[in-house]
Amino acid sequence: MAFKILGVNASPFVRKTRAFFAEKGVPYAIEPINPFGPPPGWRDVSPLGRIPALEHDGRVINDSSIICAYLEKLHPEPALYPSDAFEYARAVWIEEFIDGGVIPFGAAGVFRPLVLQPLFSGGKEPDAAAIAGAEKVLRENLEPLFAYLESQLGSREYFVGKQLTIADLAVGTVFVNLRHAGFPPEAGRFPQLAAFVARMHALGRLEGEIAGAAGGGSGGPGRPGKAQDSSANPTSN
Ligand SMILES: N[C@@H](CCC(=O)N[C@@H](CS)C(=O)NCC(=O)O)C(=O)O
Repeated sequence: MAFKILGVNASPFVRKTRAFFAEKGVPYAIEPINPFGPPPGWRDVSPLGRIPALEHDGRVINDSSIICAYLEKLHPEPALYPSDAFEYARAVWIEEFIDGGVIPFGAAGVFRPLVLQPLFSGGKEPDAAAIAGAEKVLRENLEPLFAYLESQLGSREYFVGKQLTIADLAVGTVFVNLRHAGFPPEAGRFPQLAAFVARMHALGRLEGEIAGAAGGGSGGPGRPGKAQDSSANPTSN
């Protein structure tokens, strides 16, 4: 039966879910739901009011991590969770490190003020206070988390084991949002992480899902003078 993901790409949780489906090669439809202006009855579908939700077989699954785990059960190949118990725990830990650690700072402190707010106020450039606030969050809150990711990745190709897992999809997709804001990991300070993110974003089969490139348009205004993704649209679905 058909899968339908409810949510928009501006959410890194939606990006991760879509990347997971893409990696499995499982087709799905998408219904764009803005959780901050949802349709009537949205709380019946998503009791916490959050995206993404998944509709499948007339039933609903909530939460990106649970949706991914559900799809893994239904479509075990290619495996996106390690079979070894310790590596499994490591992979879901890295996923949680992103979901519960990086995204709260990245979304509220960087992506919202530098990308979403300007977008929703008619494409205005973010003002100096917004940029200074986001840079403070980057320095004080995000960069220590990037340093942890750098240390965990080391010189390996993937975060856990020798093949792509949910950990890599979680890291790769959150950096799409940060790239839109003009905050890619600085190669000088986080060389392994920066190279990893570049590798992930170059994966052709994930490009539409993780970068939103299929939607066209331009990236958010972000930080003046910083690298921008010109091919992606943070709100596209
Ligand atoms: N743990 C959830 C988090 C989902 C989440 O917080 N989504 C945000 C968008 S990025 C949302 O819907 N926020 C609306 C709200 O909290 O009211 C998941 O992994 O799906």
